[in-house]
Amino acid sequence: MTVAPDYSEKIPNNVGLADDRRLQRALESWQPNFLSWWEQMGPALPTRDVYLRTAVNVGREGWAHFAHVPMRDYRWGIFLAERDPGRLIGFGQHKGEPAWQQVPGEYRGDLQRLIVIQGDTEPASVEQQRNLGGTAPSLYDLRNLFQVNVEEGRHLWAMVYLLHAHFGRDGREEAEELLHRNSGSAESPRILGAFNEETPDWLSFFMFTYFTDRDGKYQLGTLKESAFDPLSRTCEFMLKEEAHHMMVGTTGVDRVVERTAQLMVENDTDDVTALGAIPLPVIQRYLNFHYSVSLDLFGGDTSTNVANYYTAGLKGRWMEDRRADDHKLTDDGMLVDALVDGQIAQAEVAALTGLNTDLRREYIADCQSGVNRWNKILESAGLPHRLALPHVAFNRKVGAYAGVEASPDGELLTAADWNKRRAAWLPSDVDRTYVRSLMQPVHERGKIAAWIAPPRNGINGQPFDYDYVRLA
Ligand code: BYC
Repeated sequence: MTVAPDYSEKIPNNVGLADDRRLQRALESWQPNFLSWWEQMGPALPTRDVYLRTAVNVGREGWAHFAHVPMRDYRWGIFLAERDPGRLIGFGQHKGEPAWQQVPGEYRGDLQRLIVIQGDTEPASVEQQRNLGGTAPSLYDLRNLFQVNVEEGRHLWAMVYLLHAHFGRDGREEAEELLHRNSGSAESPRILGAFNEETPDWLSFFMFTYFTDRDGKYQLGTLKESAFDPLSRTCEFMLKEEAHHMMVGTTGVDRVVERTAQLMVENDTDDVTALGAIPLPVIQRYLNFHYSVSLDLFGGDTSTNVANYYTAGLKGRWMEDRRADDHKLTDDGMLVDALVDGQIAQAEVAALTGLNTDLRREYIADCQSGVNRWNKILESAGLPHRLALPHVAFNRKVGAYAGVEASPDGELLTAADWNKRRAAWLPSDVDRTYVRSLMQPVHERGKIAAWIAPPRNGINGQPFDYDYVRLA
């Protein structure tokens, strides 16, 4: 198996595709469908070329190459992290056995389902972000949006490769379906809730890349532990690309908060609307929305699906090898979020069925670090205001709290109370209209919209006023 991607091939890859003519032909016949999906559902803004990074090596050093490329000619390809021939399964009933290079028959359905769900989110996010280019606050941000988009496209390739290579005819059909479902479609929506929500403005985009891409980080982290080695290796490499998406979200919200704080201090006011910035309560409401819909992506607080995945070795825990237990969990219990006598509480369950909660908790702790960071920006500006993550029961549609309404502080509410007060906690039409009114494109080199601070650093050592994107 070669390690460096081969770019002389129609489909760049490091999986020796040329040695498997059947698979190569199948993927080459999927490729034009992908490209026509990209043309129809991908970035709507016409561009000549974009300063993009392309993966050139999956190893630790120097895996990325930066250049101006027309987006349609981006070399989407199939890259798996290097194979460890001695890799052993790290958890579940097969712990200690050699990792699988082929799909065991008894786990075929479950593995295919996990790969399809993962694959479905990737093109969904590109669809959600399709129109954002038209209102980018700077060429730097525009370039980052497109980088995220092409890499989500590549992540779709990653899952389609697994479906084609390991799941026969069913896999090929599922790969087609990944291009037919569409975000927000009434007839054939994307599978998971958050991926059918709109991303209509750049504050939503930054919140999405902070909160929803972070679910991606955690889910990929658990699939990286998988006993099915090709899935593990593909997720390991996807995680490297994912780090940039996290950076876009984290620093994007940083810069919105920084600009708002600056104008609040300079003008000694909380109301920055007259100054063309986004008020902190609006930022908080966007945060509340994106965080709560992203919590839903982890599935039920208790789930037999996740118990089965873990026991079978399909999906591990975040940082499985750092956990100090038997990695089987058959005799363990844990406390999960629950409604007990109609009250928000905790209930003891078998640890295996609580693994969605385990992952959600890791994710919540990580989300808190972003909020701390944004609060430091407010603090250094000398402002007393603070942002906060809402309570885990707030605005939930999946899991133990789906059936109740709760305030951001975790107070249970009647339906009538919730309806009266929700506009204070979730983005209202007025908020969205106001934020949208700020979304005027700034497509000039070195310029930036008034509602956001410039980034501290450019991309790949380039200055902020670099020509990151050349419009058509
Ligand atoms: N919306 O047993 P339960 C990313 C379904 S993001 C709609 O509690 P389970 C990215 C569930 O499918 C990462 N349906 O759930 C980010 C099940 O249906 P069935 C994506 C939902 O299976 C940004 C039923 O409810 N990857 O990469 O333990 C940009 C009972 O559920 C939802 C993955 O998610 C929902 N929110 O856990 C680009 C990894 N939640 O079987 C990319 C793969 C649950 O009754 N997926 N349901 O028909 C999984 O590991 C699991 O399927 C889930 C759900 C975590 C999603």
